[in-house]
Amino acid sequence: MSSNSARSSRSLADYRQPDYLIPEIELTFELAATVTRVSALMQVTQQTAGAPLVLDGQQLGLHYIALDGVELPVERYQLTADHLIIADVPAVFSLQIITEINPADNTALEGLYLADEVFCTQCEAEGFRRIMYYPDRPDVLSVYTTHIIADAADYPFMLANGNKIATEQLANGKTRVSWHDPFAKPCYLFALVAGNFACITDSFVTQSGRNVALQLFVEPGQQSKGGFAMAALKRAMRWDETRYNLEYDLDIYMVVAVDFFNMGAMENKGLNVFNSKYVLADDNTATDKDYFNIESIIGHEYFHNWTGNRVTCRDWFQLSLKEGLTVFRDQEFSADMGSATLNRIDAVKLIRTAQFAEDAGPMAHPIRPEQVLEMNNFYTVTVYDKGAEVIRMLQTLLGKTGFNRGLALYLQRHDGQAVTCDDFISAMQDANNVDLMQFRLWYSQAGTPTVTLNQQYDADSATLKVSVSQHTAATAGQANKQALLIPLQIQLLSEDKVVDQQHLLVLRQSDEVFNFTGVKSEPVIVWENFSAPVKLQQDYQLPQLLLIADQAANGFARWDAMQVFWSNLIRQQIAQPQALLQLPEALLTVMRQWLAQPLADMALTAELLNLPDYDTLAEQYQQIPVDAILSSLTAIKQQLATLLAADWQQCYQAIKTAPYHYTEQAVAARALRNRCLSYLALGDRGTEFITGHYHNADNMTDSIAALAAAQQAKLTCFNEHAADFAKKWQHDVLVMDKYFALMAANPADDVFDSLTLLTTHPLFSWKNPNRVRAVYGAFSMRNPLQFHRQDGKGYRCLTDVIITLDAINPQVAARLVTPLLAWQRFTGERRQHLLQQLQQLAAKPTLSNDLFEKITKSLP
Ligand code: B3K
Ligand code: ZN
Repeated sequence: MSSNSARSSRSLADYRQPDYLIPEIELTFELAATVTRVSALMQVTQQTAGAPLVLDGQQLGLHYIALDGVELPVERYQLTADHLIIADVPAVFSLQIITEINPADNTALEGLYLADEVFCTQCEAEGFRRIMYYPDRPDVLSVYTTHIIADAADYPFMLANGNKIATEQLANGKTRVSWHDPFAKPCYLFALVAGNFACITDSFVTQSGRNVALQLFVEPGQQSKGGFAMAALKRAMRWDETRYNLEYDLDIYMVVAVDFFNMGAMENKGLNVFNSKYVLADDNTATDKDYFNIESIIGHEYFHNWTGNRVTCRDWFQLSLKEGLTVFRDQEFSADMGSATLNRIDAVKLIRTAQFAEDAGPMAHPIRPEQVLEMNNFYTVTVYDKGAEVIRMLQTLLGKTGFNRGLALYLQRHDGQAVTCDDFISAMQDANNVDLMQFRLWYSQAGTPTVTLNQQYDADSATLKVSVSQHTAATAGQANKQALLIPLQIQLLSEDKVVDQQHLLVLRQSDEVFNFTGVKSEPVIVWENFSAPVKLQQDYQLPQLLLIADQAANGFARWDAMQVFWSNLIRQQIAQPQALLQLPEALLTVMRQWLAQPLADMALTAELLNLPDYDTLAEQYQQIPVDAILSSLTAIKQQLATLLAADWQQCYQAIKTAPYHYTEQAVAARALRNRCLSYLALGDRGTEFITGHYHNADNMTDSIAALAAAQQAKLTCFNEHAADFAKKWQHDVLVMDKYFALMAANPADDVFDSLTLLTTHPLFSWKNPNRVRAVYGAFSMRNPLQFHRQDGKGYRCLTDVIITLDAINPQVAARLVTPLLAWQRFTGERRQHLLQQLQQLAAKPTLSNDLFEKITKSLP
């Protein structure tokens, strides 16, 4: 935590098997706010003769320790800030340890904490060591029995992993509830929750006919907001059976929603803990996006039961083994539940913004990192989302059937084990009889490859020659790059609109040539579905891009072509900032057509009409021209609003509204209507449209769309509607988070006053990660104009917040610091201001490992 605690990073290369295993553990928690007593009885077996037993433990008060029932005198063990070491132990023995911890004081929300009158644990990655002494590493698996003792009047629900085996009244008036989890698991999957909840129950019959009790715990009074999550859980359970033949394994599955949580959710065996933001929803308070996220995260945590829990990671460097794979699985689930095209578009947007940025910055790392100081810093978009892209490439290469065969072999071969990414690839390889040697490089090589594609057509011989080359630039700490195996899924599209079949080009070398024969006219090469996490460079002319956008069979490719189109256009505008760019007539024609007659997929239409955002454009530059990007975006949007005013209005009015429902069709219609609104807000009748939209909205998606459009168009009616919104929802903290985020994203100069004001709001608390992220996450990530102010005010504001937060919750502080790390991407005053802030942070005498690692990597 502080300067005097040793900062030692670990390396993948230094992995050693555990010296001791603990097949069984029995835990008793006597819950109390400031002194919770944890008593552990472990059965220990030696693996390495003569090795000392080294247990991890932090911020624990050691009370008692006994080996085979005999209390150990102090000279038999050694206590450090991070370990309990016993030098001399037998080959097989029992160890009893009693420790005391202070959950009320635990604002880091790691380990066992008490917040909002709920006791809750978060152990991944290394929080268990803040609960008791134990080998806190994922390759030590134990069968857990957990007893919880508390006053049932205060804590009517006392939950832990597995099945409930007993409830007893104790002589002192307290209640003891006991749980047993028959599946051996690493301690990061341990969970305990105690509090007063409303419990929603349901059940699920598995494909083999077993009955599973489903329980969802929410804050009392919020029951009506739990139905969607419960239904989503059942859909996820069925989907995993149908798609992968994977069935749930315990008799009970519990999900608890809490308001104080560091991330989205946690897949503890049989007892998921969720951020309430990803559980609670009803038609008045949730946006379409909220509903989507709930289903996807409920799915994600459920899917971990096999990919993560039944087969877990050998060490934390292998995190992508479970996270990349499980993100891939949740993406496939969402694609099947809704629009596959939209899902792909959203996943690719994330890669092209946050992941490309990470690869280009000081925290660049391969999906399997090789060195880590603070593991919590590596729950990244690279490990998760690039990791999922790597899994997706395997599916593209092996086909769905081959991929499924590989996954089945992996799970069957390693059930109950803690394994590596290499084990996963080996299973894919063995099940399909292919050589994936070169493919493994994706696990060790960081950086975003650039793939350049050139085509030469010969009409006489009807042949097409496609030359492809790849290059990966050096990344932080990794200078030399090798050629990767890159699957490029393409389609040839001709002017006469004859479309031929798909081709899969598998690139293995730096430069390769692919020949096509029988190509009757010169085609355009369409890259489909972002089949590899690369930057593709193709020398398109604007008309060719419009042809793809208008005619390609693949919806994703149509969107992608428009993205390239817009980017090229904006680049031209940026190159000559003084002159207002003339928008090509062909563009206006095709846009008019889409607005007059939206495609059957209205959500895709909305995306075709959507300009790339600031973050996507920024990633296309080494040195980010902040002002030019922002002013060009504004200028082009304004032009589109004016030139197509009648078309936006016509399309907007043609979409009939109906009472709110969360269905794919209705979501798509709202998306297109709200896209039109964002342009109408910039027109002469902006205020009129916004006001009408805001007042007629019967759902959160439309209300927020009206507010956001008014804000971006700088309409004065924004203040009035925002105030109305805040008043209406003042009792609902999750809706107020949306309000906080909206206010923090205000591009106006007075946003700094709003930020200060928001932190004095009765609902705001520095200790609640949701509140802090709503305000300062939105400010630093969704308000580029004010955050990147030339005078550095935005950077200073964030730095002050990070300093405050580091003392409260290092994980939240370290997440917020990310936008400050990229100083090398900026020029002039911005670069100086960023460096100054980083230096100021680095100079702090007490800095968490979380911040220390990121800041020192970033500083020159
Ligand atoms: N496995 C957790 C994330 C834990 C983050 C620890 N800092 C949620 C998930 O990915 O499913
Ligand atoms: Zn996960």
